[in-house]
Amino acid sequence: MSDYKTLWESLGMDLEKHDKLCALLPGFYEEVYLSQEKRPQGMNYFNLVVSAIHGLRPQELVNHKTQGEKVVGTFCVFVPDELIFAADAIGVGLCGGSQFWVPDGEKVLPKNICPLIKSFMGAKISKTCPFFQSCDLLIGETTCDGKKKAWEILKDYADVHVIHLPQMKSEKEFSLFIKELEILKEKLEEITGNKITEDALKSSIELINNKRRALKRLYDLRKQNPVPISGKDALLISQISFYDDPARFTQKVNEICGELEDRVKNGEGVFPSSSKRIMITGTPMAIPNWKLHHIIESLNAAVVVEETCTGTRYFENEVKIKGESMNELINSIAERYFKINCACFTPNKDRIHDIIRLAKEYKVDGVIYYNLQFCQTYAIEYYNVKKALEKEGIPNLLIETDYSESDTEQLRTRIEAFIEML
Ligand code: BJ8
Repeated sequence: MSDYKTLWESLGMDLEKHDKLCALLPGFYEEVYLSQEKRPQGMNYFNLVVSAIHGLRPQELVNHKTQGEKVVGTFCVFVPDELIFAADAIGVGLCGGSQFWVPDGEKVLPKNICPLIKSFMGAKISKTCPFFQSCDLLIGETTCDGKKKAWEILKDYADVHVIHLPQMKSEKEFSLFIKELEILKEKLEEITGNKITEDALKSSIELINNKRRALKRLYDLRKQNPVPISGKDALLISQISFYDDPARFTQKVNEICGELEDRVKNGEGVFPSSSKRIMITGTPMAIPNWKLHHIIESLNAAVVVEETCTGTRYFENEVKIKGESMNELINSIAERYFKINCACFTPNKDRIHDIIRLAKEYKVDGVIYYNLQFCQTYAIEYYNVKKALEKEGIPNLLIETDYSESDTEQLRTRIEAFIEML
């Protein structure tokens, strides 16, 4: 990746520190990913994207900026990419998944908050993430308390616009969400200098719908037994969806789906059909957080679905256009996003319905509830999820962890016992 030194310099990055970060990834990726057997050929594209993670796409972002356009960073699947792309800006997901950034995050944040927040904060303040450094605007949102308060600090380092996200799914709150999307539209028009037209919004809705459709096609293939792709590879594809060029990404996902469909026809899989099928539900796994999948799949169980924001919550439901005017288009977008069932909402019964539905659709043997340390909303919601799973006779296990490797062996022991019990 050293070919990109000039790019990183131009982004004002801390090169010395960044070298240390870059040195960690290849060995880790080789251990977690390249050691897998029977990987689909189509993963070569995603390998390439990871091998130059801080080069290829950031270079495209910078090229876009030199043409006078903007780059916008987001942290939550409630922020509609449709509006960002309609303003001729590029949207990139910035959630931090690396332990490397946590100590820098802890310089300005308390230690006892979720690692995802500490990691993205550390990525920004350490100037070691070219995605952050490329952004002209960051869009925060009022979801959990940790994120809500983190924006106040992040504002010292970047231009941040905060969306007031409702926390109940009532008609009144839906109107509030629409208002917030209108304000976001104005903000995007202001920073880009581009008017968001109905036509531009319709095409970006189609662009993002296509991406979601491709991911759904990929996930549907994971319902097969034997499963044609590992959970680790599927997770990586989902993680890359947050920052890759949407049209190219869609094409590459569709290509790999074609290959997987052939595998299914031939009865080929990456795990024997007797392997236990695991569903993960809970908090998101931002790149390069592959810890839980790696443990589970090293124990020869297959992760077949993730009910997370780096899983089904990201791609389920498309925007259904219900009219041609700007108001109708924004309304259609809001309807799609209001169906996301995040634990920051109360009550959040639909998430429980989703978990039970997905457990059945993907024929899982057990569910692992994944909670990032100090994430209260998801931790508390486990009580009702567990009750519902037990009622259905679906075994489950709660895992609470962070990004460090310190508990890996302990987790492996617990997960091994869980899988043996299934
Ligand atoms: S829609 S899950 S992406 S808020 S940062 S809530 S892990 S304590 S990320 Fe999220 Fe949007 Fe909801 Fe999805 Fe917990 Fe950490 Fe908060 Fe987190």
